[in-house]
Amino acid sequence: MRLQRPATALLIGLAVAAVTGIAANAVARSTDPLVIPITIHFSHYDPAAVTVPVGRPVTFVITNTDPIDHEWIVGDAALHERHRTGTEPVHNARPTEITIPARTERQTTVTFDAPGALQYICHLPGHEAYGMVGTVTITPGG
Ligand SMILES: [Cu+2]
Repeated sequence: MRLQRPATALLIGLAVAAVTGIAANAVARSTDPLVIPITIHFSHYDPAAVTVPVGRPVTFVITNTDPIDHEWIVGDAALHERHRTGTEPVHNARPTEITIPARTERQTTVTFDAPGALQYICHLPGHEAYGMVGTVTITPGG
């Protein structure tokens, strides 16, 4: 597990605010999204485990450094089982199911509404078996 340190989150938040035009003085409020960067490199997620509080928006900034497309799909075991046999080629309609094309960055904001543990997995053929799996631990309170 890797806890996002507040100072780091604030710096990243300011950087995001700078590029998105959000007023910087709004970033520090606790109701604003936590920002968690995830890098994809050699078909692995870094970090492969993150911890977030329940009920607070979390913006995942996912950077794919690979020359091939990847996915970041977060959910419970039943959701992943559906995706293992699914046929959707590209994901963009749900904040919990993102396609990150080769050498691009995507952002998605998710609010987890119950404590527990979920996984994020790339369901492109062979990627999960290769190790493209991570865990989100959702802690109670905030
Ligand atoms: Cu992948």
